[in-house]
Amino acid sequence: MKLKEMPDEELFTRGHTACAGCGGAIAVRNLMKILGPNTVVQNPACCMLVFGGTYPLVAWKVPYQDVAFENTGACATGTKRALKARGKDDTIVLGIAGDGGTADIGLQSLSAAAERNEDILYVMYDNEAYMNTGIQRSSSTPFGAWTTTTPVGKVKAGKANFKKDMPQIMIAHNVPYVATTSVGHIQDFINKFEKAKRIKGFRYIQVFAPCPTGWRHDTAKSIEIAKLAVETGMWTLYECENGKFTINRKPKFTPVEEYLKPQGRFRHMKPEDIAKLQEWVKKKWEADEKVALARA
Ligand SMILES: Cc1ncc(C[n+]2csc(CCOP(=O)(O)OP(=O)(O)O)c2C)c(N)n1
Ligand SMILES: [Mg+2]
Repeated sequence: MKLKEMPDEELFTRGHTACAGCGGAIAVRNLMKILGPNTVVQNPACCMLVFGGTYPLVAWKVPYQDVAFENTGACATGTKRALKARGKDDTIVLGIAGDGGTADIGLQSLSAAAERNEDILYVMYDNEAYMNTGIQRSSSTPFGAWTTTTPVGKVKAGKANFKKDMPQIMIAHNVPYVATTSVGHIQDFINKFEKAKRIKGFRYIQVFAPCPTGWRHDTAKSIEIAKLAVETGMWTLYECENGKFTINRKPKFTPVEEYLKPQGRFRHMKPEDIAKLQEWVKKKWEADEKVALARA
């Protein structure tokens, strides 16, 4: 499906309370158009839970369940099995959670569901921090970024650790489909979710989703920044289908400064720290290329 062929019907409707320029809202609006009405959603504590379902309003036009922060994988498992037992095996069960709910607190139930190859689609929308509770660092926050728990001052200079490589952790579970995509590359996004919709078994897609509030950038620049993440190599678009690993876009390798500059969360970074991040990009790309060769 091409972007212009996307259905007009909104299954995640207007009237939600996301911030202007929210990458998560862009992701879920488009995602629901692709998945269609025969979908049941499991969503734990995160921004999306709040902006999509602030009582008494609900933006979801499909059955939707608020689950605990740590158990999206388990709740999606139970829901899918119950639907199957009732003869509704064609219903898509979508677990959608933030980076905190996925890479940190929900990792055990996610890993267990993946290892059992449950027939569910799990989406992590990656805004690189715990945004809903006021911008705390997660394991998915990049090196150097300011958050309220990785402060900047005389001795501290943002996050000291590098971003956790969640997609590779999911690939190590040998599930049918793992992919990375971004709200900045919407055709790539459509292609991957259309594919994931058709595949049986466990599917994991991580969506790069800028957050103007937490990243401290102009609300109009979310898409531009998402594109820059890919062109600098900070975020790589790839997929791993039944073990076959394909990189979908070779970056231009624009210097990482271009990506960092428009974001207040990186404003304090010194040249030596920027150089560390540039080196991380190089090593990550080399590692991804090696996997692509080994799993061609
Ligand atoms: C067990 C538990 N611990 C902590 C919380 C508080 N809490 C709610 S949402 C949230 C942050 C969510 O971060 P993330 O998953 O990245 O989603 P985002 O808000 O960034 O969209 C936290 C810590 C909770 N609801 N339950
Ligand atoms: Mg988050």
